[in-house]
Amino acid sequence: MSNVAKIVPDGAELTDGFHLIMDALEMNGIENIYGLVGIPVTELGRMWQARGHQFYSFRHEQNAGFAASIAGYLTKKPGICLSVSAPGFLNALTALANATTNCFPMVLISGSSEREIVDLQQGDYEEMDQLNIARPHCKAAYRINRPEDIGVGVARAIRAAASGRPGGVYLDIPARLFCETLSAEKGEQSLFAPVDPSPVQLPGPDAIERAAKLIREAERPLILLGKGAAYAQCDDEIKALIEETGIPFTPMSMAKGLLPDTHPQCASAARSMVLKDSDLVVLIGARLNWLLAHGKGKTWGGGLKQFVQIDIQADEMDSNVPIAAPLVGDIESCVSLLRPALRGMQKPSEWAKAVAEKASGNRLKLAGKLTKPTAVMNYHNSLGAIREVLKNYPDITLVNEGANALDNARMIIDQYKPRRRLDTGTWGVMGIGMGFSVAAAVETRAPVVAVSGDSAFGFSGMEIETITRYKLPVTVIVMNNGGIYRGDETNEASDQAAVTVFNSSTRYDQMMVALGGEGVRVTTPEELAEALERSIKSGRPTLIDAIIDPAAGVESGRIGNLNVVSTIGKK
Ligand code: OXT
Ligand code: ADP
Ligand code: MG
Repeated sequence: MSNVAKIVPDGAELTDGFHLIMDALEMNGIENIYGLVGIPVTELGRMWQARGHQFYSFRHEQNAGFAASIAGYLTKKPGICLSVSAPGFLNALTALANATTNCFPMVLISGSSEREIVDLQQGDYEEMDQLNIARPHCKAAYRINRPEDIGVGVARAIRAAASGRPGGVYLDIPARLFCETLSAEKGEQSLFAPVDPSPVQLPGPDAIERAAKLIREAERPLILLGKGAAYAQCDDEIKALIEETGIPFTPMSMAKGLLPDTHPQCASAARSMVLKDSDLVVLIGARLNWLLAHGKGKTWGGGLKQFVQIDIQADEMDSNVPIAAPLVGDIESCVSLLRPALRGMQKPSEWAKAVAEKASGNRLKLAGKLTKPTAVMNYHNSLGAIREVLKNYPDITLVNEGANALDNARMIIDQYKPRRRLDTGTWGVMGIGMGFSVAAAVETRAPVVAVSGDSAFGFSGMEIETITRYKLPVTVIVMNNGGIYRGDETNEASDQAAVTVFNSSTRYDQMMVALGGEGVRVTTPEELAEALERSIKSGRPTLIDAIIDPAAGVESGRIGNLNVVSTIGKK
């Protein structure tokens, strides 16, 4: 009972909601909370610190939520975000929804106003029916109404977030509950940690047999790794499957580094070729959503492809196209059962050779562009300089957002280790940058480099104060081209600035200096490389304002095809 409050009126030992919530979180192995305090949760933050844990206090709840969600992805344990009621809750909700969309385990705990006033709409302080608003945006949403239910409420939230397909969970705590008391003994008896919160899930032997048969028979097989494969943390199994079968693989963006991008079977640099020409694709923890052109059409060579799909979510199968061999189960179990079933299979050597040749040709072509000097830096030579520095620091986490800044960095910067590239994910959401950076530095205890477009950075830029306050080893590189996609658009209709254009004179480096870190502005790849190297070595929070040619980008980066334009012209 060491962590139980010892309030002793009439000799009875009491505990309360504050203490029980903390006891329950501790029992579930939670160490870090990401949040923003105010009525009614300030005391919880203070008391959490008083117990010797970490509370990372942000400037905006969305960034705290992004931090919690990526902490969950990195550790396989739900990340915890704490917010105040109505506006604070809503600010965090985008991050909760993004966690659910990306399959990141997180729990958003928000204080809420008094039920009897909210339900009669009598105008309480920050009145809002948070539980019902959260429900469609997360995997599960619960409210705890009695102190004796805190144990079960927290346990349910943790299990719901981590089990099966991971996702976001909302936990509503009415303000009054924090102070409600209960006998310390009863309180202690009510707490528990869920046993085996993310149980293994085995596919049937027939499903393994079916998948193995298709893979053995394929002439041009491809393994496609998604961020589910990185999340599963069974890196050695996946590497063994790939190397034993000799099948070329290509990673989705956050699966980069699961095997090094420089691995001889890595087909990233021949992406269009392998998607189009393969005759069988083994999806491991990747969905056939928009990022994979829904598994059909020109990208996939026109006709219907054969797919083997490994996923823990049964109804993911056939979501876009028929799946010839569904393997429903956790990735580690599926891969470890598939390997012996494929033992002795003939490696697709000719196909693998053709893919390797195409990939190495493309890598060579790209290499030429990465060192080519230009009057003003472009994406190729600036990112080429970053790539050369980061080669020597494989443990660094790269956080990446923007459009051209995102797409070019994904293509140019090689990853060497699993879960070291974090980006805008399934939604392509801007604003993950600083929240992800804080959590990555905290959870990996290694340096972080964020490469952000200048627009992307603006969504969470104020958190550089959070980064300096906690003295985190984060280097932010703002790819400053003066706008969204480009900085050179003109408004033909009036003298108002064009919709995509920002002030060209903005000094992001000075912003960092004002907020307590190091700031440097660079205009050449050499200066950029030197500043990055210095920053990583110093471990000091640093912002490098990298001046990029305003005309270097393209509208929407690599996904310009998704833009909609009027067919009858502008008025
Ligand atoms: O095979 P081919 O020949 O096709 O070539 C491919 C590979 O083989 C090759 N490649 C290589 N070659 C050589 N060597 C190596 N190592 C190598 N590796 C690969 O390169 C090509 C391309 O490969 P890739 O990228 O793998 O393939 P591809 O075909 O592009 O893949 C398809 C996709 C869909 C999987 C991929 O493109 C992808 O993952 N895309 C993600 C796109 C995305 O999510 N974008 C972000 C959203 S854009 C837009 O929405 C923005 N907004 C609106 C907004 C958002 N998003 N959020 C919120 C909250 N509010 C508003 C905004 C405001 S972006 C944005 C800001 C933009 O401005 P910034 O200033 O921030 O940024 P800048 O643009 O820099 O100014
Ligand atoms: P990407 O964007 O990299 O293609 P997605 O987010 O689309 O990846 O897909 C991730 C998939 O991984 C989800 O369908 C999710 O259900 C699945 N997944 C996550 N963890 C596991 C796991 N441990 N075992 C099996 N599938 C998993
Ligand atoms: Mg920009």
